[in-house]
Amino acid sequence: GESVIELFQLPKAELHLHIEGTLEPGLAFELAHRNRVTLPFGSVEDLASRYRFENLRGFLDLYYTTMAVLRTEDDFADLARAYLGRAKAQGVRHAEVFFDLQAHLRRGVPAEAVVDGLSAALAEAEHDAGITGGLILCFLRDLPVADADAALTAAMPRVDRLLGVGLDSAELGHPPGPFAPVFRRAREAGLRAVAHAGEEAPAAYIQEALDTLGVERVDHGIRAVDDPRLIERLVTGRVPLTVCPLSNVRLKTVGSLREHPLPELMDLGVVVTVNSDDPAYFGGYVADNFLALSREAGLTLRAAERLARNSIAASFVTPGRAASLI
Ligand code: ES4
Ligand code: ZN
Repeated sequence: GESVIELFQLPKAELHLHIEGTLEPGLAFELAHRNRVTLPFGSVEDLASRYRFENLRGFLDLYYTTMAVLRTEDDFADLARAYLGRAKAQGVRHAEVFFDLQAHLRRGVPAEAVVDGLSAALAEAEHDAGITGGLILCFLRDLPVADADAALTAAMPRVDRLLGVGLDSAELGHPPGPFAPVFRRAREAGLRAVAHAGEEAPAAYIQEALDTLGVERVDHGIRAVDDPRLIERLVTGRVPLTVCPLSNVRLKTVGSLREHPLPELMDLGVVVTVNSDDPAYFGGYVADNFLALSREAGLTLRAAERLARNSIAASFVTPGRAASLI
């Protein structure tokens, strides 16, 4: 009905989106063929049938396997172009896009091919559709800190094309603290900082990310709901959370959307945003997340408008650009 259209048309910033997680099965097979890479799946349907996960690790295994088809600058441009086309239809006016450089470097793909391909698609989207954006290099927390450090060094020739750095991959047993020196170096190079924390690990990881990494936003952060003192810190400091409802359900960190802590976090005064995380894998893009919340968790249009406004306020755009987005 009418409210569906309104949810899709609300102007939004997408702040938690892994570009490799926008790789739809059809494009994966097209790129596999183009690059003569053999995927360990029989067909598009076979791959699509594997999109059921027991936990974050199970998802990540499939995600890192499938992204092996990404080899050239054109592959990264095609991937980001496909995402930005879909994002436009979901009301996205600005996108701060994560990429997992280490996963590409280890296959021998140069940092320049990754960054140049993604930036070309972002530049096109700005020219053709007025969608602005930026790139956030995420370090893989389940690999050694030295590997993250090497990835930052590999990206330095393209540092002017980057907006920030982040921290992702398997969270439990991989706390943020050890990455403090890499984040410090990135911030000294003028990059913004965010980190996944409190997705599958407890609130203490969120606290540690704030204390040690200098992050300006927390990705997921849903476990903050377990720690009233941390909530007070997020509210007072206006530290945004980039929440991904469909992701949390698909990875079983939350039982169902009805039980999702998002409404409680909003009521507590936290600057909450809604995002799609890995939309090709989790059953929907960002407006689909808004729609699922409205259908299954009673999200009102007023609350949806607030979440969309929060996303623009929580983005790294200048205040002038933010005003033009609302
Ligand atoms: C991710 Cl859902 C999620 N969590 C942590 N790391 C990730 N990388 C891609 N998707
Ligand atoms: Zn994520």
